[in-house]
Amino acid sequence: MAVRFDAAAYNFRKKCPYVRKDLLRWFPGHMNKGLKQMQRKLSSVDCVIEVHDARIPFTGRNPVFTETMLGAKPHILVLNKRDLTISSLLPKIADQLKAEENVQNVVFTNSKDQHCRGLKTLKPLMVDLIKNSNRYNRSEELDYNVMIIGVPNVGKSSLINMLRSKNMKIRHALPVGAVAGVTRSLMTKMRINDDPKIFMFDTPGILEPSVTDIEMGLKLALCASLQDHLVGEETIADYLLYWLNSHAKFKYVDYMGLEEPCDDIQKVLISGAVKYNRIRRVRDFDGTTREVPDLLESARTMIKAFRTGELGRIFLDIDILKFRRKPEIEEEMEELA
Ligand SMILES: Nc1nc2c(ncn2[C@@H]2O[C@H](COP(=O)(O)OP(=O)(O)OP(=O)(O)O)[C@@H](O)[C@H]2O)c(=O)[nH]1
Ligand SMILES: [Mg+2]
Repeated sequence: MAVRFDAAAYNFRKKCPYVRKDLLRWFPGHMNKGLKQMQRKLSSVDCVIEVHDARIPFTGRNPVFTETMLGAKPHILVLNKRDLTISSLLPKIADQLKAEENVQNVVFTNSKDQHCRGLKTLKPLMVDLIKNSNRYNRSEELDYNVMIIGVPNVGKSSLINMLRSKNMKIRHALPVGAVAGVTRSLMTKMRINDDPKIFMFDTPGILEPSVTDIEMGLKLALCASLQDHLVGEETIADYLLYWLNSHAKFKYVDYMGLEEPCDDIQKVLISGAVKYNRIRRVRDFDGTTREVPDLLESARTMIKAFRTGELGRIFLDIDILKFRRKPEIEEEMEELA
């Protein structure tokens, strides 16, 4: 598709509009507890599958796991929701994770697609890694136990459900949801394969509570790994707008009922509220009521459009990706803008 707008013609914000002190409010308390219980459970598993969002492969993975847990057990990093990001960049992402973070096994999946290639490779890879590992106390066990970890809302439960339905023809076993923190009970055990018997432990999302970089927090919020109200929908929508404009991604213009790109979130949300009839009644001092644009609902609409892919395939960590060639990226941006 031709580029309709020339980013150079606009004076978009060049820096993230939020500052570090906002971070403190964003982290709920229950997640550390889960982390500790998972650490205790590690001796009874043969493999750890860490699920993360493919739109942010370099943002928000829990360092406690990578530092203290992973050395001892085979580890696969599943980057899920590949359908929402830019496919041609996936090999480069895997290269960088290998080179810089020593992640050897990376698989990209779409847990909503039965026919996804990554899902097919996952089981043989898992079995292979376990067979070739030292299982210590579990070497006599015929069953394989696999622990699924990852920050909230990356698709852990969806992945287990899909593997289970693919391998055992059983449908919808675990609850999934579009908001963070759906899985609360620890260590739900699910059989996903019969020969060999493979059990998966689903876990609640865990998140490193000291995210030091504000953009990290905002990207996690955008991907629904933090609950929306903790950060605030209008803040999330504003960060999204800043990101889209600074990366010349302009699908939001039509979506939010605008004539052209705009870097002012208030104007964008008002336009969206008018287009989607998101209106709120307010009462004035004299008792009369009038209708005003509902900016909160409009922000929710915009965020949802990003999350479902309606604003285009987006790779939020693009500025962190090193192994890339400029023209290729630009071509892709053009195609997807
Ligand atoms: N587009 C897309 N959406 C997905 C994919 N996998 C999961 N989802 C959606 O992402 C949301 C979260 O999925 P869950 O499986 O509940 O995620 P989770 O990691 O178990 O979440 P918690 O239990 O809250 O930590 C749901 O709305 C899913 O439908 C995927 O590969 N692609
Ligand atoms: Mg879950």
